[in-house]
Amino acid sequence: MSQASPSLLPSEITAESLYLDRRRFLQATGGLIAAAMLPDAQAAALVTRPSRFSSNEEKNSWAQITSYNNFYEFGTDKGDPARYAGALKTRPWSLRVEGECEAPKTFDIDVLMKLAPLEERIYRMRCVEGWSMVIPWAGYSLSELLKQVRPTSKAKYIEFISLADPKQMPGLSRPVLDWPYTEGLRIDEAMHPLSILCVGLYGKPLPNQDGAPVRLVVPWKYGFKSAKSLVKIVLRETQPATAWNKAVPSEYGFYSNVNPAVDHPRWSQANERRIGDLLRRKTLPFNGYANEVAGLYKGMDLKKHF
Ligand SMILES: Nc1nc2c(c(=O)[nH]1)N[C@H]1C(S)=C(S)[C@@H](COP(=O)(O)O)O[C@H]1N2
Ligand SMILES: [Mo]
Repeated sequence: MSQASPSLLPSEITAESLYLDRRRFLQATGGLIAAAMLPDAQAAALVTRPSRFSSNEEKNSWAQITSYNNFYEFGTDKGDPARYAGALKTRPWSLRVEGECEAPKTFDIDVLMKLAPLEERIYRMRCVEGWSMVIPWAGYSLSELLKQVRPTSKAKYIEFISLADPKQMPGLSRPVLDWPYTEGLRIDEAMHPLSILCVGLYGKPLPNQDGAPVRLVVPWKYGFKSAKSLVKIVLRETQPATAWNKAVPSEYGFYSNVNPAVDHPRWSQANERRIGDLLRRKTLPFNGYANEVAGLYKGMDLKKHF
């Protein structure tokens, strides 16, 4: 998973624990320090209020959260988003919400920023590759947006679509995924208060490499469900295709709940490395959010619906 591999395919993506040997690890952490960026003093601070959903675990630093990213539209190396996303134009920007709803609507980003009071949501995030971070997002429950368009009774699923602009996104020239990046949730997952529409990080507008100007964050699922730089949301009657499921159906299912009991076909999901830590820790069911969300999956075989 480096810039040196000219034709990386999804099947070549590996668990961090498989490729991150000691040398790479030292390089990676050295890089984090070298890339230590401070929050842009110019960026206006967002007004946020605390949330009962926030974790009290130690937060990862701004430098870690903004220099070790997955955002394949800018390249597959962890440093590519920080390197190349800076030029992404995030104004003007609008998010279209349509499909099975009574009031489809296009929301300007500056309207979205104020659609509901912003909360600081300090969430544990875990990537399917085996690393995790604790991130102070700013946003509000996705349900606040969805209720604005008045979903019909046929709205059973929600599809999320990221920007795909080859002029701004160098990674689109490689067929790593079937662009645009798309993801999906069942309506009850999308309406769960933990699912947020995210517009900020550490009380600042979202940095481009983290999915500016607006992204999804679903903390009990592997990181890839949290689609970045959203331009469209479609309410659907049937389950939408998702980019990762289309690319490698045997490895990435629709649900993608963090589940230490279901191994990825090519590596264990039993533990994870918190970025900044040396030792790995046990991965918790639903990434530690089981009390809140396990009920959504009552009666489902989560080995089958992985
Ligand atoms: N559009 C888009 N969204 C995306 C991705 C991507 O490549 N493109 N990567 C996903 C993956 S695999 C992870 S782990 C998280 C990483 O978010 P972060 O870089 O802000 O930590 O974003 C997710 N959202
Ligand atoms: Mo990920």
